[in-house]
Amino acid sequence: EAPAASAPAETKEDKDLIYVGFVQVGAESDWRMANTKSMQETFTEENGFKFEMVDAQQKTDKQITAIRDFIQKDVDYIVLAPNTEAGWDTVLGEARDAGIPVIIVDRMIQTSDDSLFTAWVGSNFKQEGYDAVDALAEALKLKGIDPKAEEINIVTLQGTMGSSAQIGRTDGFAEKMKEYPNWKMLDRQSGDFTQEKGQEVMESFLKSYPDIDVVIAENDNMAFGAINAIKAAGKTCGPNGDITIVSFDAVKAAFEAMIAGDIDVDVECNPLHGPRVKEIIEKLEAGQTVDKIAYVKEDVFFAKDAANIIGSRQY
Ligand code: GZL
Repeated sequence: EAPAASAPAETKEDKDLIYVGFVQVGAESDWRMANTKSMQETFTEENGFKFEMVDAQQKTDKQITAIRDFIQKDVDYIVLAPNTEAGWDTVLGEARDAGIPVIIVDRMIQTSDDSLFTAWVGSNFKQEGYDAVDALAEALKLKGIDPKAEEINIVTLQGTMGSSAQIGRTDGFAEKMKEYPNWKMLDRQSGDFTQEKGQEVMESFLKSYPDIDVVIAENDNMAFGAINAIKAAGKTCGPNGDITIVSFDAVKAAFEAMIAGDIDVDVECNPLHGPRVKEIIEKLEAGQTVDKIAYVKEDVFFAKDAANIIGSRQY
């Protein structure tokens, strides 16, 4: 006798699940994909969540629309990874008035009204900019170049203009680089955190400036584009090359680029926000208070150490 078909697994009623609406920036970089993966792996039904994500394709107005949609759906929590810092007061005021807590991850919003969000967890981007100055000085020394003596010509591939990651990294580097009067920032332009635009901007820099010594890439994907442009121009980069590359994010592909000898040093920016946001939501569900602001711990990695470290990297 054929065994009775097993009853369908008891699926939890939606009412038992915590409904999370996640407004993501886009899919522009390896970092972003790792961030999305962390959120999707965390907010599963077996963990007690109903999870919906909107990919806003790096358009802030699409994010605002997505928030209004989640308010209509009366989600329990809105998680926002803001594309840029400005313009959030109205729509986050609507969420607050609808009684929906907003948790902000990764980048920050500009507001004078901190009742607009319950908690923020992300990176200290200005500190990353400061760290990049120390990282560049060390990378030059490793090449036998005195960072305090010789004229150092620098170009910067900036991230999405107006995003906290771009603002913090640009301002932090500019502020601390004053410690090196012999360093010269030839030019800064946005590559919008993508490899394609990073390559385009680097090609234009190489045409404009024959004497570039350093590229600051405000994320790894723009660094990958810059490497392609540098090699296509018949130049060399990395610890054994003429052009020193300092990048941000430290995703796995960047460790591979450091091992390949293309990137000198990488300032980590940790994307694994899923568990951090889950902990905040669970505390709120339990009626506990949560920290308004929480910074994640980040390190700096040099090419010489990359082969020993890549095996332990989670993203
Ligand atoms: C940084 C994050 C940035 C990454 C980029 O926290 O906002 O956005 O540095 C990503 O790779 O596109």
